[in-house]
Order: sequence, then structure tokens, then C-alpha cells
Amino acid sequence: MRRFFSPRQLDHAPLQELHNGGFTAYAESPARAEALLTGIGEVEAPADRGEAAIRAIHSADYLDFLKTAPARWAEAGRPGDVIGYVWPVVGRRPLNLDRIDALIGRYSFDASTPLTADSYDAAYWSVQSALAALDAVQGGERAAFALCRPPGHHAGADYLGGYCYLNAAAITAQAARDAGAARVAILDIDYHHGNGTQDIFWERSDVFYASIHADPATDYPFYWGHADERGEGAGAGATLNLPLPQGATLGAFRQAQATALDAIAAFGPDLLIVSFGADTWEGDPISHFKLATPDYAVLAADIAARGWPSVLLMEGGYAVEALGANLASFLSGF
Ligand code: OKP
Ligand code: ZN
Repeated sequence: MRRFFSPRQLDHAPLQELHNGGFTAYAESPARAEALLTGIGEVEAPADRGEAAIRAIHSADYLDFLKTAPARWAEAGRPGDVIGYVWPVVGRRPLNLDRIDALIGRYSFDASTPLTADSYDAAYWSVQSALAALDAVQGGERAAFALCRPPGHHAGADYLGGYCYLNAAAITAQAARDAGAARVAILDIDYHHGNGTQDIFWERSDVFYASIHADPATDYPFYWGHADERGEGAGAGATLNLPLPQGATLGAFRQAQATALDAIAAFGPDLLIVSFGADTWEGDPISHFKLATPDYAVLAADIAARGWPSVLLMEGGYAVEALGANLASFLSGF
């Protein structure tokens, strides 16, 4: 299987994040990518396909914010990376404020996602890796993998959060639509709900979003991913959330994935995009499912058995020592 990654994705390296009330070392580290690479050997660097596909999903003002906020932060005399401390309450007017602290609140939803001078560029190349994988599949490959890092599924059209800045899965789905795929499905099997992807396609019937994740009653991102969220308007029924309790093992996960795959089959996609997270692994430091390394091959085989052309994208996974083996297991099963 062809695999894509750009070394420029390593440049993004926030120092710390706000985690459970204190600052800790940033979990979404460049070391993650290095570890994932050990599991898959040689990778291809993606070509530069430009920003148009990104602009098809993310708003112009948000992209401008991502590029300019680090300089504004420095101009304001702030040390370290851009990080917010005030957020608008839902329903507040989106005032056109100018101060950097107001802007980061407007364009983010948490304090665990610092923005650095290198973040946009690294996220841009993460997206280019995804678009290269899409090109490979459109060129006739059965499946292709992109080592997306930073990840993307928490980023919305105009907000960052959850270590995510640009939503590679959403951008890839839209790029596939624009290239002629009538119906695209996204299967999200990261431990966390992909709130950004859900928001982006919430009212659309042409992109089906199915996610298996930790119950938001107990886990981040809390405000999205409950089972009764099914989409609205034209998108009613085109979102499927399958939350599982902490402690879930392969049996429950595999059954939920079969339910998701059946729903996707009923939808009838021309292309499948998989948001794959290895943070469902039993030893993950910030997550609470109990999948074992060989389980990923089983889950991947179940997906592959459906026969859809598939673009596989990396999302989370924070047990650095196990990432290579878990990714290798997943890709071997496919
Ligand atoms: C990103 B991905 C909990 C802090 C949570 C954010 C987690 C983002 C996960 N105290 N920090 O879905 O793997
Ligand atoms: Zn995750």
C-alpha cells in the first residue's frame, strides 16, 4: 500500500498543553510521527497540491487567523505559543474583536491546542499527504495511507481544538466530491469523537459520517458525539454516532464497527475515508479502551472486506512506544 508523509509535518512542536488543570508536556508530539514511521518503512513525500482544497472546507478568516496569530501573539509581548483563556458563550454575537486573546477564543474550542508559528505549515503538509493518498486511490489503488500529523478530526470549518488545525478527512472528502465521487463516507475509529468532521457535514446528505468513540458523557470532547446526534436538514440521518463505555474491548468495538459499516453500505459510497486513531489501544496514556495490537488487523480486515476504495488517514494515538506496531497491524489487516 502506498504511504504518504512530509518531513515538514514534524516542524509543529508546541511545548505544553493545559491538561486536567495543569500544564503538561504536549501529547501530540513530533515523536509520534517518528514512531508511526517505524511501523511502515519507506514513505513518499506528497506533491504540493495547493490551498484550494483547504479553502473548500475552512473559512478564509479562520485560515488568515492560523497564519497571522503567532506573530500577533509575539507583538502583544506574550511568551510561548498562542493559547486562549476566554471563549464566547454559545449564542453570543460574533463580534469582530481585534485583540489576540479574543481571536483565539473565537477560533478555538479548547486550551489543549496551542498554535505556533509552524502549526499552519505542518497542518498544510498533513493535508497534502491526505490529498496524495486520495490521488493514489483515484488513480486505481485499492487503498492508500496518509500519516496525517497534526491530526484533523476535531477541527471545524472555523475552529481549532483537540490537537487539530485543518481537517484532513473533511478536506479529502470534499476533494473527492469535487473530483466526481457522488457519495463519500467517513468512518472515524479514533478514541475521541470527530466533532469537527461531524459539524462540517452536519447538514449534508452527500457525505456520511459514522464514528465509534468513547461516550462523551465521560470523555472529551463532551459536547458532541452523543447517540442521538444524527444530522439535520438535508443531512438528517447522514451522521451516525456509536459511543462505547470506557473499558471497551475488541468484541464491542468490532460489533459497533459492523453496525457503522452496514449503515455506510446502505448509504452506498463511491469512496471510504477512514479516520484511524491508535488511541483505542489498551496502554494509551489519555484514553480508556482496551484494544490489543493484533485487534487492529481484525478491524482493518472487516473494513477492507466491504470492498470500497479507501483512503486511510492517521488521527490520534499517544502511546509512542506502541504506535509503530499498532499502525503496522492495522495496515497489514487491510
Ligand atoms: C485528539 B485526537 C483531557 C485533555 C484532552 C485533548 C484530546 C485530543 C485528542 N484532560 N486533550 O482525537 O486523538
Ligand atoms: Zn483521539
